[in-house]
Amino acid sequence: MIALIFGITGQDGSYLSELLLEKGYTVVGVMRRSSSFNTSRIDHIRDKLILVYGDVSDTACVFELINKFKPNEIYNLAAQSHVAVSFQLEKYTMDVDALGPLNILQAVRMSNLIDKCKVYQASTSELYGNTLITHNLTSLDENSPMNPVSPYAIAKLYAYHMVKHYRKAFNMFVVNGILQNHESSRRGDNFVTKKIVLWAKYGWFSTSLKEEKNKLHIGRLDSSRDWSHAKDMVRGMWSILQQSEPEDFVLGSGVRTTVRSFIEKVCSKFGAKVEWRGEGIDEQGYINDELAIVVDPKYYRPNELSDLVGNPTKAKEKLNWQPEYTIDTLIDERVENS
Ligand code: NAP
Ligand code: F7E
Repeated sequence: MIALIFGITGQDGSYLSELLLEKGYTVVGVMRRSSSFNTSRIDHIRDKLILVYGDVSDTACVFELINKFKPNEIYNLAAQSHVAVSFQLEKYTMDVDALGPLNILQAVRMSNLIDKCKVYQASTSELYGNTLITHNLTSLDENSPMNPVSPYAIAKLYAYHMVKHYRKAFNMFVVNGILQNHESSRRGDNFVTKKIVLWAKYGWFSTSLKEEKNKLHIGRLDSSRDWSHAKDMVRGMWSILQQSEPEDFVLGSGVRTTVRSFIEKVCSKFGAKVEWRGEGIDEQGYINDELAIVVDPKYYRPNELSDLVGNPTKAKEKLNWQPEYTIDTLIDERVENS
């Protein structure tokens, strides 16, 4: 079996590569040219991978790679994946996150690989926007309304619908994994959970000097997310492609945690308790009576998605998928390995 992974140098690409190698796949990974090395997450398995330069937004490149390797499975994990950044890079995010997947779908169709090649598209819980609140729902499943609130999510919604369209119109095995947030010690440094863990481990609790530079500057404390471990999610991605019929699946833990609570949990690993004082942009977190956490509107987004929690019942029933990590063991792993 040959798997082609777009986005192999990212968090999920690295864990998925490990999983597919264990299963005996030939893994071909598409990496971007970068002015500094971008393979740190896969360097430990580099000699087992076939790595090629490419870019999902380059139509000819995508066609050529798919024709050359004729993969049995394509995992499209490539994306400008930072929601806040997407407000500043609207068109670029659209080129990569919406039109990139279209390049892949077209290449498979036009290369006569429809019967041979399955495609996994990295869809996201961001597609739902604030549906939990506006529709008074308790959790999000495959049928919940989608109301994206960022350029990132709007681009991903285009790709999500193109996948469904290709499945219906061309009878292709193409699927969306609608994944809730997932994290690990390999997470990008500017996502909130990684930022908090790095601050605690290498900032606040690593020194007795409590200077300005050691404080955590943070955005919305009361946003909540359904945080899982990336290792659990890549198991789910693979399972979704092993079904006899192509279907979309929501993956998540079903447990929501606020940013505030995530900070408290991380601090408790260092034996510390956070005391919150003030409200809104004036709210501050104190540890042992010292100012440690400052709310900074710089990290607010023009449009905020306040609350996400997934309902993975379909995945549990049909894929027999279940996350192994809980929010607490996820934090243990992060503090240990980051
Ligand atoms: P990530 O760490 O940001 O990795 C993204 C990958 O895409 C990196 O390998 C990156 O290359 C590559 N990439 C970016 N632009 C590209 C382009 N134009 N052509 C080819 N490759 C490109 O993201 P992740 O957390 O692993 O997430 C994987 C996928 O799942 C993404 O599509 C993301 O949007 C989606 N998703 C993530 C989550 C989550 O919570 N992690 C939840 C739902 C959906 P560089 O290494 O060179 O930057
Ligand atoms: O933010 C709040 C922020 O950037 C989580 C991507 O993988 O998951 C990820 O997107 C929450 C938001 O992830 C800071 O406002 C507060 O409410 O870690 P994040 P995200 O936006 O949920 C989805 C499912 C994806 O598909 C994406 O690819 O935390 N927040 N203060 C902050 N966020 C950041 N980044 N930095 C802060 O200082």
